[in-house]
Amino acid sequence: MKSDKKPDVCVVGLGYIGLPTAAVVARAGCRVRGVDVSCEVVDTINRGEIHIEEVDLDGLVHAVVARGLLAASTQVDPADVFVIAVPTPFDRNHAPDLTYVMEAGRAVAAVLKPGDVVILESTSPVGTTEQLRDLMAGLRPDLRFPGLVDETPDISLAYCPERVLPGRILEELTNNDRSIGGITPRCARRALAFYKLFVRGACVTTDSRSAEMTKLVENAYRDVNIAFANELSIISDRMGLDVWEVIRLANRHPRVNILSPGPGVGGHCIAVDPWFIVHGAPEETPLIRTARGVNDSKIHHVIARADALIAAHPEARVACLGLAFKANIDDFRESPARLVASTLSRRHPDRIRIVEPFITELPLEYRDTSVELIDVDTALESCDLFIVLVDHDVFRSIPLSERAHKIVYDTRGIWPDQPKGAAADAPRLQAVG
Ligand code: SAJ
Repeated sequence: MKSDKKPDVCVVGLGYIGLPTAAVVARAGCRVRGVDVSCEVVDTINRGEIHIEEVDLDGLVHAVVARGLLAASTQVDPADVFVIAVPTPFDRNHAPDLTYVMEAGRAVAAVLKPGDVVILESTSPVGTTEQLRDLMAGLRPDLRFPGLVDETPDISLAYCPERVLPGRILEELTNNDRSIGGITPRCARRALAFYKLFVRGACVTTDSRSAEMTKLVENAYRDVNIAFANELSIISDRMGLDVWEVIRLANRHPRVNILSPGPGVGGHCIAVDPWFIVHGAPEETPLIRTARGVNDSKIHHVIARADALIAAHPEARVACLGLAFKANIDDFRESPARLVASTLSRRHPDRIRIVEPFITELPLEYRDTSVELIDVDTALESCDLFIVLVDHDVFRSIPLSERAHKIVYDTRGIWPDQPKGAAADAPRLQAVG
């Protein structure tokens, strides 16, 4: 990659991270080839359209495709910088599955030339970038790889995790700080030059193993903190306290920041990444492992409480508010709300209705059921018992006057002013200051 010319870039994997990254890099003026195994994805992008929902991404992809800066293909072609952003799922035993990363590595290795930079962005267990280097070195004995030779290597390899939040991806891709971990310091510097082309946040260089661990640690930190909040909510149920009030008050301490309880932790990051650490150090991770267990079991606590409430009000028509894994998105991956709603629907098929403003049709599990998808207004008119599972803004903004007489189980704490009725289980602490 010469510093005077913008590099040609190849992004392998056009999902939630790869496609926005390809589009932002293209906007910075680089010629980008996006690669995906799915012909459908490739065709969609080449039409200037997108296959995922993300704020403002459609307009950006349309623009860079129209300007000829982004083109998609099923095949990896030569480039100066390769960015690998493919999924790293885990198997049934929570062991990371690196098949997609290594497949991408094989395809990239075949077209490498001296001077190229390869960057892994997929969330990966510690040591993966070195494994990728070893795989490529085995396939390309004609090239010198970093860390394996004393001379200046032909190829640079680095690990640089993404940190973007669904719903804010384009903004966070450019503005967030990045950790850039090279196999050698020179590799880190070469990757840094690439990120400088489109990142406004600080780019901090380190070694590849530290960068890999940093990504896992960020999500494990949140998982542990949310587990603490979820455990507090279960303790509060037992003690008749309002957990939201307790957390609000505790967070007034300048060095306390407890996250929010909810029906569990969903998405493909926070509930997954901690396992990569546990797998790498099984004996040394009792806290991280337990936090995962606490967050997973919160779903069952919510199901049990909602179930008891529904049983205690046999005449009530029930609305489950939300199916997404978090607020204001249409993403249902590993969603605790979806699991709670489908379990309750199976148990009380004639009484449950679902409100999810981000979809027009209920997911597959409702196909042969009588459960209906209704809008917020219909729910307010026709339902008596509300189970709040997602903190979508449209739910949060329902004024007290429209829900004061409802029976409410609010797993997200979006209605702190809700009068304590049959669902009430907590005396309200007096807010101070
Ligand atoms: N949640 C709670 N309580 C909270 C915060 C979140 O129950 O106080 C739940 C949410 O409802 C959701 C889950 O946790 O079910 C995860 O939501 P999230 O918004 O915390 O995170 P994700 O999965 O959308 O994105 C995370 C982010 N990581 C961190 O904030 C450390 C994001 O920056 C990462 O890029 C992303 O994981 C990823 O790709 O790893």
